[in-house]
Amino acid sequence: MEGAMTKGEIVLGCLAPHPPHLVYAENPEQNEPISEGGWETLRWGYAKLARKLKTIDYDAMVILTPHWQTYIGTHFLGCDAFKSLSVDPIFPNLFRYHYDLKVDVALSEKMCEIAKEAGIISKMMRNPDFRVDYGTITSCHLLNPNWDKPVVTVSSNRNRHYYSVEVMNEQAIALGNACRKAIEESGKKVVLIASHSLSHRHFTTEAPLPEDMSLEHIYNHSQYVWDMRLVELMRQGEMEQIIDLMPEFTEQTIAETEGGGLTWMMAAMGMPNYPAEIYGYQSVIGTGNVIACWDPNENTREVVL
Ligand code: 2X7
Ligand code: FE2
Repeated sequence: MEGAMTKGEIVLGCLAPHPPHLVYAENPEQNEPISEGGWETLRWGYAKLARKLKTIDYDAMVILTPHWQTYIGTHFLGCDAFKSLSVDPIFPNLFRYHYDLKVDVALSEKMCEIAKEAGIISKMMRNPDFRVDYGTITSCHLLNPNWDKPVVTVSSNRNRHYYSVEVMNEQAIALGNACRKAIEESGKKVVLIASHSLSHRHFTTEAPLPEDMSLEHIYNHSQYVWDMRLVELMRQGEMEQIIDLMPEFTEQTIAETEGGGLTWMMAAMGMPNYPAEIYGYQSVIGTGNVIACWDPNENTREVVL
């Protein structure tokens, strides 16, 4: 007789910004443009977090990205594999990446089903020619450059635009709770990824050499102060407070949190009240980017920076 299935769990949650500049700066073989480097503070931070991930036992990565935008409900990747060329629509000069990724379809279907049961409009993406967004590719590449784990991408519903940031926050909490339940029922160990920057005002012109670090800085001081406020609260383990502040922060800094990623991940993880691990903060074309992770295991949780 088969034994009862072990309850699945979220083994790590990562806030993983996805400026395509970071992939460009690294010159991996999958990306066509060639650079002279740049944005090392973020890239070194990512490399350290990628090393931590290698020490963790997990079955799949589940990522919510603001660059797969859906207007009716939330969609989930639903084919075994996706392979194509991803070209960033704003920065085609920096990011033309050949990807070849595997999907944990069973886990994806479970999340879609439980979200539906919770009253969230949900749908599986079954088009094998669907082009995976650059948020998924950039965050996953930087966290797991070997691509040796299946992923599930969750789309970002645009209810922030139809309704308000408050509605976005509420809906992302409901989706996070549904995803946690699905993960528990799946019996799998899962790493969650919220793929986005914090403050998101960006310059509208690019430097002649995009990786010229003498021209890189945060868009303005107010964006910086807001970002640092959030990082401080992350260090203090005050995630409930961050999610309460989310509508105000998102409005005032035009933040990429508008897609719901961080709220979704924090809700799924039960609003951590322990300190986040901080791996680095740097601006990219004026936006504010922090790499952070929440490790529920207090034996492996560290003060990184
Ligand atoms: O999508 C992005 C981003 N999130 C941050 C910075 C620059 C470009 O693209
Ligand atoms: Fe983005």
